[in-house]
Amino acid sequence: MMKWKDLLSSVASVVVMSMPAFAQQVPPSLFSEMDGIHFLDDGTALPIWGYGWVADGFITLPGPLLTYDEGAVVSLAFENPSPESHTIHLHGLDVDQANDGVPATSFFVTSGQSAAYDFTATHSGTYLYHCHVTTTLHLTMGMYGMVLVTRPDGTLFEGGPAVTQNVPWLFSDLEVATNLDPVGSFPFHDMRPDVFMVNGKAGSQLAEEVVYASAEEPTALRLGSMAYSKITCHFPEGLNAELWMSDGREVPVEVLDSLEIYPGERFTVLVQPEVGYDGGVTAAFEHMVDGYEEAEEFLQIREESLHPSQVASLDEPTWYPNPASHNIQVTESTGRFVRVWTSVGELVFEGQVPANGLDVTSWDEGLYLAQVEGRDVTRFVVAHGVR
Ligand SMILES: [Cu+2]
Repeated sequence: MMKWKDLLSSVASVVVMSMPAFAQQVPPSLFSEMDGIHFLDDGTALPIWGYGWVADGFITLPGPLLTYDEGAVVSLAFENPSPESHTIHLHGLDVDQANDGVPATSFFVTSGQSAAYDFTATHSGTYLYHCHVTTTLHLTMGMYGMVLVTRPDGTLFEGGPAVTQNVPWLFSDLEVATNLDPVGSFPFHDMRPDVFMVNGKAGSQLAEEVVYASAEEPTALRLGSMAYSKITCHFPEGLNAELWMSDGREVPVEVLDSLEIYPGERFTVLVQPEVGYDGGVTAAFEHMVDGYEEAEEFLQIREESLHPSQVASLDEPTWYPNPASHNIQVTESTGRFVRVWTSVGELVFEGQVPANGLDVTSWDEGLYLAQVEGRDVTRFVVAHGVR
């Protein structure tokens, strides 16, 4: 299965391909099914309902990322071979009522039927989509996804900053018991989510979702929440996070150390990490009714010089002088995290090596193991008699 970021770039290239501005865009068709499987962090195969590309033939949690050029005239085709009615509500987009996907004022797409949602992607921004039939249940079962409207010149909005990449982070949660027994899940106000996700992943599943961000130009984090919980994102100082957009509109720029995201909200946050930055964003999930802290997920962001392809091209770090008696220096470690252990594995140093080297004056004589982040473990000797 493709990763989200691959999906974003492949879909974007399909959609953007030689289309003049304001042309009709015919994206791949969506379909809905109610017999999907989603794997949880512990390997459990959980039943889901959801959306997928017709061409792929399978549904995903969340549904496919929909991307359009700003100004595009879109006809989004939707097939529903599933046994129940569904819709696509384009949450936050400026669609007319007939194409809004709220069944009572728009239309149901009943079992076996197809339909199209016609709209113009008037404003660049971060949006969501979801089924609007028995919404609470269909949402927790997995019928939602994110929509990005972007500008071909890479700017956030007319006259806005250019970004190097768009990173969709769709927050959501689910209650395992509901997915296992949708019919027995009522009443909805008793629903208590117990899986907390970003792009459908939780816990160790997120370890592979590392974002490599330029220190030269901003990266746009596209944040949206389909969760029942309130999300609070914490942005460490080294990320230089700024809020630029909300709900598809420009907002006064705000330097962020944290951002609260309530269900259904969308924000665009720019980050531009310092050289050598290796950290990320912590997202806390909190119950909307009683404030119970449900979970924290960690989203790793590293400055792009730490990308394995970059790191591998560097020479192996060298520790010198070796043996060392007072201070030891290491090459190729500027801005990088370093760890040093004794020969029996006791950690004696972690952090960045100071400009004048590590002071080993008080260290025991002997062999030490050392690692510059992302590189092989090497070794050096401390011997106080040497000069
Ligand atoms: Cu539905």
